[in-house]
Amino acid sequence: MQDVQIRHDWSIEEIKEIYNTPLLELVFRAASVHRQTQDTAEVQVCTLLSIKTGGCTEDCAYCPQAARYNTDIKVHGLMQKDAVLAYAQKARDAGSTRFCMGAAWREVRDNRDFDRVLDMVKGVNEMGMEVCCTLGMLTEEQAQKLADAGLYAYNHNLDTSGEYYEQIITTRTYDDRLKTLDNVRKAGVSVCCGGIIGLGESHEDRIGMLHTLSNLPVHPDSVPINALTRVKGTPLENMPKVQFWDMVRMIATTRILMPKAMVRLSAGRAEMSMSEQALCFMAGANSIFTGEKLLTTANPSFEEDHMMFELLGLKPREAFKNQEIQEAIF
Ligand code: SAM
Ligand code: DTB
Ligand code: SF4
Repeated sequence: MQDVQIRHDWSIEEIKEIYNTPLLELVFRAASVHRQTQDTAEVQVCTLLSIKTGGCTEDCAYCPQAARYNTDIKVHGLMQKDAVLAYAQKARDAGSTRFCMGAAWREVRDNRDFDRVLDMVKGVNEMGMEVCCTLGMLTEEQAQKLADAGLYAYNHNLDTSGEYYEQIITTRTYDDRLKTLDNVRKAGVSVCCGGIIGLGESHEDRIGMLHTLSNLPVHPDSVPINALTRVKGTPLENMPKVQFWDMVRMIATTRILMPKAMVRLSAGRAEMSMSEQALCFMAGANSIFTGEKLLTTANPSFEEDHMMFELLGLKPREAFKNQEIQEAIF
């Protein structure tokens, strides 16, 4: 078996070759990398909560929360801390070790709402869960404030390739995204960054996004791979459903390029069978979102996921698992 190397100099050609490997061979290769770098019996269980829903100023073409699209979601201002902590407790009781709070904001502003989020971060951290937030763009100072409050990870996705990005979002740039990722990393917060497939992008765009991710100065600690959830009222509502095989191909390629990352099978599970999800785990996915909802759309229930873990012999990864153990492998 070839030794696994952590590389930051993948060329587009190399990534293309991996991505285009015949599927079963690709899954085998990804599974081999997975076995050498991760405990394959474990899957990280994260739970999402939308703490501020809808009414967003941005024009992300996939998003039900953009104010300019006419979608059915219930707009809601920033939740109270107690209600958020109660939901986090429920998630923890159901076996979740990471709690991720999402807000439909373009960016964080230094106001009372941000102070409330900082309080929520403190509260969830004190419960012994890994706290994650996804609040839009951040300055270095805001990232540091979140870190000081106990934030463990920050999610900010590239979503697609730099080239295709303008077809999907015009209200902020790819460079803005990279800058936020930089600010998060500088504050010592774990970076969670991935993308979406099914936006109408080409295979080259998917390869391009993986190229950017895998050539970041440090690989993201987690890489969510989302299948577009088509929501009525958004510009992408009539896109064809993402082919399951494309998800597998994307997950396997991500695992090979970023062996130490947690690869998260994110949006799209509600439309997948258990056997399809099992193949994703085989191909290197080792993290999921649990809970009835992602942010605004459906997700399998805690009970269904519990059953799946039993059936596949998977166990939830513990919180704050010592990263140094992993680093010692290399
Ligand atoms: N407003 C913040 C931002 O955009 O960074 C945080 C929340 S935003 C909803 C977080 C991520 O969810 C997006 O970057 C996108 O990758 C994902 N997302 C949103 N709507 C989606 C959809 N319909 N299908 C799949 N992923 C989606
Ligand atoms: C990520 O990559 N996927 C999650 C999380 N990060 C924030 C969000 C998926 C959202 C799907 C659409 C919704 O439920 O609104
Ligand atoms: Fe707003 Fe985030 Fe949705 Fe874009 S993805 S419209 S920034 S909530």
